[in-house]
Amino acid sequence: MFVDKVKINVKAGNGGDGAVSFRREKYVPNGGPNGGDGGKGGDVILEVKGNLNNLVDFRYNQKYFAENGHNGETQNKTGKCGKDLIIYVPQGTLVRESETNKIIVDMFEPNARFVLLKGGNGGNGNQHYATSRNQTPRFSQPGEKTDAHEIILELKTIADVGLVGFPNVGKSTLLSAITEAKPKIANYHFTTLSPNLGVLKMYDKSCVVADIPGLIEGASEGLGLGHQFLRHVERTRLLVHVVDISGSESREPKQDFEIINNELANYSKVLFSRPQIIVLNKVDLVEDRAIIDEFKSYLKKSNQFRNAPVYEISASQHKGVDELVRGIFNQLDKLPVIEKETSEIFDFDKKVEQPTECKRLDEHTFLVSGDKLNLLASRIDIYDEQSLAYLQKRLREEGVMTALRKLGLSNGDTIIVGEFEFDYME
Ligand SMILES: Nc1nc2c(ncn2[C@@H]2O[C@H](COP(=O)(O)OP(=O)(O)OP(=O)(O)O)[C@@H](O)[C@H]2O)c(=O)[nH]1
Ligand SMILES: [Mg+2]
Repeated sequence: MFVDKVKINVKAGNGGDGAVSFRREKYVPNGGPNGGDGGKGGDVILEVKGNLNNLVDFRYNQKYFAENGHNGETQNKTGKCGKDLIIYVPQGTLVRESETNKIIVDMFEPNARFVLLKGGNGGNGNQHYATSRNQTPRFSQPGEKTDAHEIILELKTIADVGLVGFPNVGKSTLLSAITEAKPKIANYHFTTLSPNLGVLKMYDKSCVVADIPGLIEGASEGLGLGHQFLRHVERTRLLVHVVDISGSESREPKQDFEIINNELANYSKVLFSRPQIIVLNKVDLVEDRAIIDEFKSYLKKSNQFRNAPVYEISASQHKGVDELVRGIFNQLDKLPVIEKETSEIFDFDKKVEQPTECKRLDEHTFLVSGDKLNLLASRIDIYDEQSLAYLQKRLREEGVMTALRKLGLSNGDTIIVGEFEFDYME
């Protein structure tokens, strides 16, 4: 099965929690805190793997969660970091955020590697919180939690040359004649069910050729196999348009040629305006040379293809193929290289930072909001008195307590920060 678009879930590892522990040594009655820090969570990394040209594996496994960091341990031992998770993708995979469809990255280069999500930081162990007034801090910092995200992987093959043409005209035969690829060849339509790649070589030059199957009338609207495959022609520099000039299926070569061009144009103007080399295949079956000449003069009359190079070949008998290969490299030399899709730098967590704000909700309830304090609150253990005291200390330092008192805060009132609430004690 050929799959070139999938949705998957990704998540970096959470940071491990910091530990709470105290030294226990002989003759030292109350050892100081020695709770180690939590380990960092694993990153989610995308990497291009050379021999892939299909996203089918992602159909069976859609969850890609990196390992969480381990919790800190006693004796100041930092928890182990979570393992990074590497997701291997084919070259030319475009990665988008599912909700906004924004491009995150184009995995364009042969060995591209991209850190998609960073693992959460580990929390501090209680060793960090000893102060002159509190030698035995019984709290630590929880590790940073990470969010899961949905992304879309879309394969847009990168090839220099796209082989297009009606079914059964001999595209795969040509691919196997000029490259090392061994596609299936048979005398019926839709023999090839997914794009095939081959590397074409001449002296020290080489380029990638993609056989794009399944184009028929209506392909750009989803008929045949064509629609989904047209995206694989988008990133080619040159089209080699194969025509069965023998009319071996009693089809009219001109009509075939026009149908395919129409489909390209309907899909995108850019695709239609891409330079074409026209290959008249199966000349070995042509008995009347006038058919070839007539097709050539038809091209001469067309605005777009007047100057297009035309080659007469027999792919199965390997005739005229070497000239065609030279012609392909000749054209490629004149054409610009394929560009990577550009995008602004994508940040999953990018949002406008909410400033700290204090509000009186009712007579005895006060709300403190803002990103900085929400983050602080999320990393506090609410059930631990000391951890709570630490939060209150930070609230004082941020000027929040002064602001709340101005609003009328008094002993026993409730303060809500982030997801939890606590009572204020003077
Ligand atoms: N006589 C002759 N037959 C050819 C030539 N090239 C291809 N064929 C035959 O044409 C038939 C179709 O060839 P394929 O290469 O499978 O055609 P295709 O364009 O890849 O077809 P689809 O994959 O169905 O789109 C096969 O039976 C080939 O042997 C040629 O130059 N001369
Ligand atoms: Mg084929």
